[in-house]
Amino acid sequence: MSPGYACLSVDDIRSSMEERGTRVILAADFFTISEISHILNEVGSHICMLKTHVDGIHDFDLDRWMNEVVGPAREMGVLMFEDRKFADIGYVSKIQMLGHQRIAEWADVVTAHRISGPDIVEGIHEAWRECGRKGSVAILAQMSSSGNLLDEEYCKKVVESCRGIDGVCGFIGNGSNSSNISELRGLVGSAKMILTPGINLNSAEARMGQRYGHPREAIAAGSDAVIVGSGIIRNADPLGAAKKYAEETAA
Ligand code: 6AU
Repeated sequence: MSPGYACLSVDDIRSSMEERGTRVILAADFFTISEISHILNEVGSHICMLKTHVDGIHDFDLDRWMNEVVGPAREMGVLMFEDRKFADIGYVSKIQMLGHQRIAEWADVVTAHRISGPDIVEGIHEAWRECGRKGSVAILAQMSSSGNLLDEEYCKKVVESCRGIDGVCGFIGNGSNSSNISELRGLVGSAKMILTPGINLNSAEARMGQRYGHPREAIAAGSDAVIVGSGIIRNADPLGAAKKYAEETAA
């Protein structure tokens, strides 16, 4: 389905990952801009995307964000991935993209739930278009948290209704369970990406309902890239950990 607007294609994203030689997306779940800027400088050469939760940053300031995080990420060739998990109607998702955090101005990839309808993708892309930018949407098809309501039937409907949309680069899958990932790959085919959170070499680190699987198993089951937070940012040696996750997921 042609969207009638320019978007970041799956090929663009996959080749950027290939150029960087890593399938690790860093979940930089910190409270301050300095911490995010610091971890990016430290482990940037081992990651392909920097995933943020911008609404969790206590000292958010757009100029500092652009100068200290977005600018350096762009220089390194690291894509900015805002995990906003948009879920509202298309128009409201558009205004959230253009809100005070100006997500449309700097994010290359954002997450969205399919629950409200497929027009959420169009709303998000309208925001990018208004900023003269291109991006792409990763839709949540599965989740890693225990007790989530994204069951098999929901996952199937999500994939069937979104895999033909150009503005969607792929799906979030449950990295903690490799059979979930292979089933998802079966539904998705090869034309879209599968990005998997719920990845940690030490599954005992899981807290508050999070579940973890092994990075190598996730890639073997069909994941394009693993999303790793605690396994890197809470490690005593984040650089060594980032290298290790990159090696574990190497082609
Ligand atoms: O490695 P962790 O557990 O420290 O962090 C996991 C990161 C967090 C979550 O917001 C995110 O992955 N996440 C996601 C997404 C879309 O990335 C979906 C999901 O089902 N589970 C999950 O943990 O930043």
